[in-house]
Amino acid sequence: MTSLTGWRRKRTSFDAGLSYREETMSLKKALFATVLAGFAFTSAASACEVTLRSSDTHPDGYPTVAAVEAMGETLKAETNGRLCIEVFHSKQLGEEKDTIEQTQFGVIDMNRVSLGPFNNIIEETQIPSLPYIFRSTEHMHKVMDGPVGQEILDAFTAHDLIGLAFYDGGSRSFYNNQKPIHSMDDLKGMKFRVMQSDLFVDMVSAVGANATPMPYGEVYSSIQTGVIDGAENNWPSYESSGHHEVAKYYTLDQHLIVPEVLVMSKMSWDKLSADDQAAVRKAAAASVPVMRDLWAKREKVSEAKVRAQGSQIITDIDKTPFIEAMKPVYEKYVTSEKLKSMVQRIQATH
Ligand code: GTR
Repeated sequence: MTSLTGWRRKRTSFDAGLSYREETMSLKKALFATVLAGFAFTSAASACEVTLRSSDTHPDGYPTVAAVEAMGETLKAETNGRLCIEVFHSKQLGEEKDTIEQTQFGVIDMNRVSLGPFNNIIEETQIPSLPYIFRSTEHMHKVMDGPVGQEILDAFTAHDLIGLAFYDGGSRSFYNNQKPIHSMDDLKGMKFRVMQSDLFVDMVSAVGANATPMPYGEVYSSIQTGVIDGAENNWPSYESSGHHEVAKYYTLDQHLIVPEVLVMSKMSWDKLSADDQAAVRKAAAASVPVMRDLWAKREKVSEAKVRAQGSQIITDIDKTPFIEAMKPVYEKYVTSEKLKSMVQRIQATH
């Protein structure tokens, strides 16, 4: 039997929490929960006492989905089968912005998302979302594995979330269905979808193009119908979303190396014993190298696939004008001493 919350429970000790949550549930949450309750659960996780529901926009087999599933296996082993994770991939629980809210409310237990959709609510997440802040994936790993990364994970707590781990998100570049982009001039007046973050709107405006924030799931048809000319993303997303079918010009300007994050609902977290919380953290940490390995492989597979299917890849691009043009974004968003210190420490990391 499924509950109306993000928990699928067998243990009665969680019942007090359930009634509190039911009392405080808004109409929106209740509606969403009703949808959740309609899902048929697989028997795979049925032996578990508590199954944490985790959301992902990507399809089955995508590295992020596989990494959280691997985390679930570790967690199950660590807790002798008591705690499990069930990944709802392919946007089954909704688009990222909505699932983030549901995770804050405790309707969804865990969520694997980009840092982008958090930018407007958690200012620390803006820092790794700044254009050209990281020189390479190795630089990003070093920063996110260190104190700055930890400060960003800690910042989630004040927003009813627990930051568990960062995952790779590759580098994001522009693609469109109009023409090959060789320089910033070519971008002038074109319309690109961005994630729902003001910072990304300003980043695209800074290079003379127009930004349209919209959910990921609307991008394909919006390119097809001419609402936008293109979008920006990494190799695996460009490929798995099918965007390469409708926007074949992909220019490797690599303006963002924005990490992905795995978060847990604080409401769900607070129901766990200290030992189980430690097991969750341990399993999340163990999934990071799994993800990095899967990611590196998938980037190559996706690149080969889109090339084979006719995408035109523009690699001879001078990034310097892009870096220069996007600098005002730093001035606008890196305002407090705390954020300035983060940027300085990132730049000083080698
Ligand atoms: C992907 C990322 C998703 C989502 C998507 C987007 O690269 O993995 O979490 O943020 O981009 O552009 O919305």
